[in-house]
Amino acid sequence: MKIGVSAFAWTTQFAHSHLRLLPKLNAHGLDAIEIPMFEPANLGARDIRKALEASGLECTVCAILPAGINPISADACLRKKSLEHLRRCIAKSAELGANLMCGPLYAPIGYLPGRRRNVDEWKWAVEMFQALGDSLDEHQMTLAIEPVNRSETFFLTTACEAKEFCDQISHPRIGVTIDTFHANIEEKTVPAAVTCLGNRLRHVHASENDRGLLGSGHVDFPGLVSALHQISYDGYLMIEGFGYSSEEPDSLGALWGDTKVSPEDIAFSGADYLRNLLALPDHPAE
Ligand code: LER
Ligand code: MN
Repeated sequence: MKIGVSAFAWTTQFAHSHLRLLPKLNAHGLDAIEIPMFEPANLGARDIRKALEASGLECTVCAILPAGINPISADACLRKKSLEHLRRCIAKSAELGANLMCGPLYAPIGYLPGRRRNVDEWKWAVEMFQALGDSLDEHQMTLAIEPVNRSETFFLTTACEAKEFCDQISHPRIGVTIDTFHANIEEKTVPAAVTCLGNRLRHVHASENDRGLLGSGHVDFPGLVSALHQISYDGYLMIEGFGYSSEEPDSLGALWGDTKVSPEDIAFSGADYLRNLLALPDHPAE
């Protein structure tokens, strides 16, 4: 397994100024960075890719649907626009050098109509992801759909539902992300969610129950790692937490983070914590 950190630790708007972080992450033994993508045109792929290559880091992308995009809208024009948006996200992710794109891509964060999802929404979403198959093949991209907790979506909240969704899409490049922050809320246990997914699990967001330092809360990370070994998972453990920095007043860490925990603390202490877990004797070191 490879260990990475999401740039969400620092910012929601990854910019040229964040490229200075990459050598520091590599020096601390991280393998990858995850780049948040809202509007793909806002990311300067050439500079980011050059900096990634110079630093030796791999990247993945977490795409969050921006305002005006909704794949499960009753409006067919909006669904078509959403499909085109996701195609552009896949193409931009490939330009960045990523081979995996994740995120809650089925609906906008916070779209909560106040009822259960209906059969039309399920069908539209299945058809939309099936229609992305050609782009995924063209760009050799894996798509890891992320269930999120009930305060962020009504559409897909658990691993088993996400597996059923992927099985209906039935494309070898499409699978699921488990984010332990969301799973801690919605699953019976995090290890059971991993077991349910088996080889449909393509990506992991390692996140504490308060999005803070890994190991400081009550997410069962030893159980997570043990279950990942059981299914022979060999993807990323991508740390997704929010750190506080006075230089980033618009970041998620500025909104919710512990003011004593910096973005670097999230990354470096998180990576040390995960490395120790992976090296425990009952989990052979990789
Ligand atoms: C994205 O990875 C995620 O976990 C969401 O909660 C972001 O809103
Ligand atoms: Mn996540």
